[in-house]
Amino acid sequence: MHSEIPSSNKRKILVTCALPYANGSIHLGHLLEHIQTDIWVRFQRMRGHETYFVCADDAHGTPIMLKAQELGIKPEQMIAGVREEHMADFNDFMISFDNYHSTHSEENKAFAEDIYNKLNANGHIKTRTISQLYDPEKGMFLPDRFVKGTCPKCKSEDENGDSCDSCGATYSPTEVINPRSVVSGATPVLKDSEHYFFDLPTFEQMLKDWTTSGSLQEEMANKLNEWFESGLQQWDISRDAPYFGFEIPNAPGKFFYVWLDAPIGYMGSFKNLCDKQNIDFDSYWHENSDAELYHFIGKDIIYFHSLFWPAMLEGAGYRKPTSVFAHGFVTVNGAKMSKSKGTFIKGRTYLDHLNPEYLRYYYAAKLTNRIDDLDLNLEDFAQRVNSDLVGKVVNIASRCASFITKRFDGMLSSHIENPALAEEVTSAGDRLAELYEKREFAKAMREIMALADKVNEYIAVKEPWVLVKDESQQQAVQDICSLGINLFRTLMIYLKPVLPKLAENTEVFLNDELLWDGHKTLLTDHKINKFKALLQRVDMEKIEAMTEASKESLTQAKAEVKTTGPLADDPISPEIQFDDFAKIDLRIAKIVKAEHVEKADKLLRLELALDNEGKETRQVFAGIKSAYQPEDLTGKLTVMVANLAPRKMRFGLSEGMVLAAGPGGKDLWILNPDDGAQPGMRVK
Ligand code: NOT
Ligand code: ZN
Repeated sequence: MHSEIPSSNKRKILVTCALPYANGSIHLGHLLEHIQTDIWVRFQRMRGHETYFVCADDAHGTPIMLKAQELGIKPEQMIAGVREEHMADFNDFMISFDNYHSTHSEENKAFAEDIYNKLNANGHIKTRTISQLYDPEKGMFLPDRFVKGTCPKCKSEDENGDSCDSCGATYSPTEVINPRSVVSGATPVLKDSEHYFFDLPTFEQMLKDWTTSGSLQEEMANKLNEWFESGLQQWDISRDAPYFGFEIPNAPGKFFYVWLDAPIGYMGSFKNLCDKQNIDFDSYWHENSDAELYHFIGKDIIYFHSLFWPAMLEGAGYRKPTSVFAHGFVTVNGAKMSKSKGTFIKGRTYLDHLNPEYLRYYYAAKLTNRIDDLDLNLEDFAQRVNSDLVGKVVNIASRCASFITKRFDGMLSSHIENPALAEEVTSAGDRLAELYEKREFAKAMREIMALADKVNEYIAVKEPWVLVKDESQQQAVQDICSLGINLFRTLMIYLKPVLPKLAENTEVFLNDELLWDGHKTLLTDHKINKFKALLQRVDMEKIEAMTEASKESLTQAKAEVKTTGPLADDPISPEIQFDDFAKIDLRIAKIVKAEHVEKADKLLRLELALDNEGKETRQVFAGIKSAYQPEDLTGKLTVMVANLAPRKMRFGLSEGMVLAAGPGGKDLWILNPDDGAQPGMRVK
């Protein structure tokens, strides 16, 4: 009954989705891509094609290096922990990777060097000295996002190093007025350094041909044409030490930019799989490979995948992607995901409250093959899942199963009661396969639900629950309910790529494996098992609990006030030992003077006394200007960290830290001891 696809039609397919950065948690935005890709991969596997699905953590770069420093651990240690967390999240959302590796791996290092060496040997690498902002205190060059300052256009303070959130201007970090390093607070200086460039413009004709030959989305091809029109630029692929990444061969102190070895990570992960499972790597990556290669990505990284990556592969003698599939961003309740509204939802928080298949279905029900954004409206989500999956699909089985079990000992009849309806449902398979293939999941889900409506109508009209009371109608009851259960089976075959767990439970119930080609057949004279509830309704209260749990707690918010800027995402504070805590010298201090600091938008300068006479004083710059006027503070007692190493800031030396609590802005309170506290007292 279940025929294999003839080998001539059997395709070899390698699929990837973008590599999540190893310094933050997986959230519902990432999951759109992983779910989209997983559905497509499961569909291809069901159709009998040799399909591999690989991914990895993207482990290199400045933000990861600094985050590890901030946590006081080695980057290797941090990325290992994050990778474990990511793998557990993806596993629980049933993302069926064949391999989940890391870009910080032996395989990836070997391919990065190999590709670079080939590009270099073929004359595609150039060097040039460039001048960039450098943090003299930290001793490192600053990526744009690690510079802040006043917008050169509208003069708004505390804007990004490359763009202004107030007026929307974009500019170079060297144009920023009063720039400062987000890392140390120091004023950056310009410094020269030799950089390595990949000569992208020589690949222009090849890229134009690739754009038109493949199956690129229309929007992507348009985007590429815009880039061709404005002219391709050489791409800076090196970064100076200190950098967490791979050192460039024969270039001491120079490292590959994270975006060079990130796409190569697709190869690294696949190679790691090939070695474990004896798969022929070259047959997938050789320049004449007949295998198909697809990258699923978000619309923000089209540039890397449709220009740099194919050009690098071409220049190093490897095959190019068959296609790159981009999707839009996820909004929640019509707006950008927001930490304060509780709509910045981590995968783990979702799993703590809701069934992963609800999300898989909802995303499928809204996904097209275009690059539009997708709104996860939480009320619509509950309503849609309840009405489609519970109310339509599973309802068919629950209406029919008990009659078959109780009256006919679990046997499906040998007769097809309504051949026309059977034909309509079973013949939809080819059309649905085409929709899956084209990644038109929303259309596929709509067709499947329209079929489910027809089956439900059929049962409603036949009313087996009425017929069953009439002894002469027993055969009719068995025939009607058998057809209902059979068509439920067909629909679950169609839904299996989206709902793997529900499909698995259905297989147990039906005592049959759901294979794609099975949609053409019906089960007759076949014994099924007792029906157990297959899916719970979505409970709105659980959704509320999930958003509540996603709202930032005060402690998280405070950590973010401290680690401003790019480091603020998802702080992970490592557990510390009592000894670590005991090292902190907390003292009562008296604020003898407080004043504004010229040109500082967040800081006040405090003079703190550690005794009543003011013999031992400390200068501290505290980021509490949003909540206090200097005059509110003079004469007050507070708690300070007295043994913090002094830090040179743009405005002077800061010799300690005052403790404050609250989410920030106006809501920030310095700790304010009372009742007999004396300056200099230790706080225990
Ligand atoms: N870590 C990147 C991101 O934007 C994605 C890297 C995908 C891999 O989250 N690479 N390429 N090209
Ligand atoms: Zn501006």
